Amino acid sequence: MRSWSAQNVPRLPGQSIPLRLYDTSAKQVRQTDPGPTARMYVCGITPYDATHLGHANTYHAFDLVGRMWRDAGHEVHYTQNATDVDDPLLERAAATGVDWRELAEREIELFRGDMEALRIMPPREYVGVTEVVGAVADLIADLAAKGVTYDLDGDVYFNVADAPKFGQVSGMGEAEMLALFAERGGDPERPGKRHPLDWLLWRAERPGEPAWDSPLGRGRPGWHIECTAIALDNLGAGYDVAGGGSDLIFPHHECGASEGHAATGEWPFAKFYAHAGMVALDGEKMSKSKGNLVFVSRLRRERDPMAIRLVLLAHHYRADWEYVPELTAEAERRLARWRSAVALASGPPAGGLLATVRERLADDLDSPGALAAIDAWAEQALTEGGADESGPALVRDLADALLGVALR
Ligand code: 5CA
Ligand code: ZN
Repeated sequence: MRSWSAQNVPRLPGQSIPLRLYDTSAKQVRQTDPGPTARMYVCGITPYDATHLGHANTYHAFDLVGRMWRDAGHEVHYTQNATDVDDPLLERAAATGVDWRELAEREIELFRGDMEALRIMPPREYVGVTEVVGAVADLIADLAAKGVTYDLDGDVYFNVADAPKFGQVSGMGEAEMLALFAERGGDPERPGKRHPLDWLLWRAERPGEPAWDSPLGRGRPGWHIECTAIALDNLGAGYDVAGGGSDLIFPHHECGASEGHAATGEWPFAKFYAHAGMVALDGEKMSKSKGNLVFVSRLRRERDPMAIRLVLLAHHYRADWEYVPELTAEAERRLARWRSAVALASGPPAGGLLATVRERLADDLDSPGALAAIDAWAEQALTEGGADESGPALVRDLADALLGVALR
């Protein structure tokens, strides 16, 4: 599918710093070590409703990863999917009397506009699952040939007993896994399964549901396998970062990692499994099914999108936090101060600030630390002034390149 448009990123002077990132699988912060081309896959939206601040928080986190890599001179090969056929989408379409394809297309288009407004860099490949059902089915057929699947009334399951690394991404015990599996789209109780945690790879056609012809019969892909197939086809095994919100740690990334391992023999399938925190509203995780949403498309009509971006930057990406409107008001005040400071003809020198912002972001994306450093520079510029004519322009460039914040 069409991705969205990219902004030009200014090149910054001086020394970049390699990015260290928390790896859920290793349970620690480690240095990312990409080749000349850094490869990243981030799980995309299920397009049955508009993008909320929680989604934006996740895509924003991985946008910072890409910006740090670019600053360090890497090409960034970024792939994202859209789950444009899945139960919640079909249910919403049926409930509202809209064709599921139209619903998906409309919400994806809105999402593109949201991402552009927030200045989030587009993926090189933006792939709808419906575009690649054949490739997903081929991967499942390949897993079947390797003997790690079984058939249940025409549906195909991954046999968790054939997944020797299962559990290594989430580090969870079986009781926790079972609870989350049931909560997040799994079917632990289905009679006939060999193990409750076996997961669905292919769902045979049901009356009234979309289906495609394949070597597995007519049907549609299960959820986890889509991301494994799209990442494998575009990035290859052993890519640098698999990303998403923390609600994807289990089962989604756990199952995907074992699928990739079974298909390619490579472990880990992604070098890092990285996860953004959950954004809540009124004390509950923002989610489409709960309906407690702050839509980016609505907010950006009323507020400067750069203030929305600053709301996201003001929280560490791994933190869980709650949205309250005061956060946007505060971000607007910060944005106004920064804009006044960079509009000055001269200011304090900003070379040290650039080094600090790089250093803060390289430390597992400490964006609140980066904001504090810029606040201090802006405060000094506005109260004491400064004689450096290149200071304000450098701050404008570093906010643009490293934080995605346009100060014009
Ligand atoms: N299509 C699948 C991934 S393959 C999916 O989870 N779609 S989603 O629309 O539910 O979520 C899209 C992305 O936003 C995922 O990375 C998810 O982890 C993240 N996300 C969802 N809700 C929140 C939230 N409340 N806070 C932060 N991130 C969230
Ligand atoms: Zn995914």
